[in-house]
Amino acid sequence: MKVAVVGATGLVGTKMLQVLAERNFPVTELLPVASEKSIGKQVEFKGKKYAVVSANDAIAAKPALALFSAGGSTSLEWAPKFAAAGITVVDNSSAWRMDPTKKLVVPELNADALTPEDKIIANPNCSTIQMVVALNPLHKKYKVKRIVVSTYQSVTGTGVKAVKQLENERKGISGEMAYKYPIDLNAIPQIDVFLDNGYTKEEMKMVNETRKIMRDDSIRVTATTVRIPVMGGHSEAVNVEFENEFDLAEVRALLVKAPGVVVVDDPATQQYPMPKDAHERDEVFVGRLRRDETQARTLNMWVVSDNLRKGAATNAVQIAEYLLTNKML
Ligand code: 2RA
Repeated sequence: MKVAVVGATGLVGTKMLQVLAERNFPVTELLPVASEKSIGKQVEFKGKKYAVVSANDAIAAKPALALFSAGGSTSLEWAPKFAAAGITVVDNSSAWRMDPTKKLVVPELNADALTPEDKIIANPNCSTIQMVVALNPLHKKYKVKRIVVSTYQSVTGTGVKAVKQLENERKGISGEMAYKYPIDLNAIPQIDVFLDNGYTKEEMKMVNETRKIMRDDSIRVTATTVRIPVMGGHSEAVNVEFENEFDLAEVRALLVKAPGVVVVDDPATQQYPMPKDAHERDEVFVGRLRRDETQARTLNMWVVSDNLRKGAATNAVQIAEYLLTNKML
């Protein structure tokens, strides 16, 4: 199958190529698409070099699938053009996520909603994906009522420039800043821009995307999203109130058997998920499971995942795999 990766030279695009190769997605020809300045560059995929092409050239080559991770404005402009040519787009930007005509998909939760007519499929925000993968098995059993989440997000979520900023700061070199403030030895309580309600766009993504993916607008979510000087993945402290009473041992058992979830939770031996361990893994790691002793039917947990993998590239490739298995590609 011919596959285009739009934004192939970015952090997520590069990870998409890695994940496609690792999972042996049946790519017969790769069409790496990147911005004007990258045209002519080469991208390596499964030991072969492919020249970066323009979006127009990629459409002309008629791939069956295009994985996009090139930012919202590129998606808004180009995803409809790919779709009009019959190419199925899985888009990692926020451009289409809340569009009621587009599906927002985490395969463990709602891939069953996909139909062959879905030509632009939205990949959710990284911090939302890992939270809903962990919450879904519990939601099915106890029904989530309200979520209070605080995130500790990796600089890789911002992209190459932010990784460089952190590296430069560690070496004592001054260079281009991805953030307004130093990130090393710091915590920045702002991810993306501020909205009129005082929340950031990242925080509102967690509110709105969670409801859409979990198909339940009654779920109340409030979020504080924070950037920290970490590389391996995003961490989240999740406080969740359920409609129904739960049993902690049963919560653990539900999570242990949930697809895509790994429970790492043993206070006696100081075992809990950390971004260092989640790095380059596809699963969502859950630990620090305990009751919120201040409120009934409320659980605290700690959720960690590699934001470039399950939070972006792996989830997109899993959507493509679902389409393939179900003969929609
Ligand atoms: C971040 N959520 O970590 C973004 C990436 N999609 O900034």
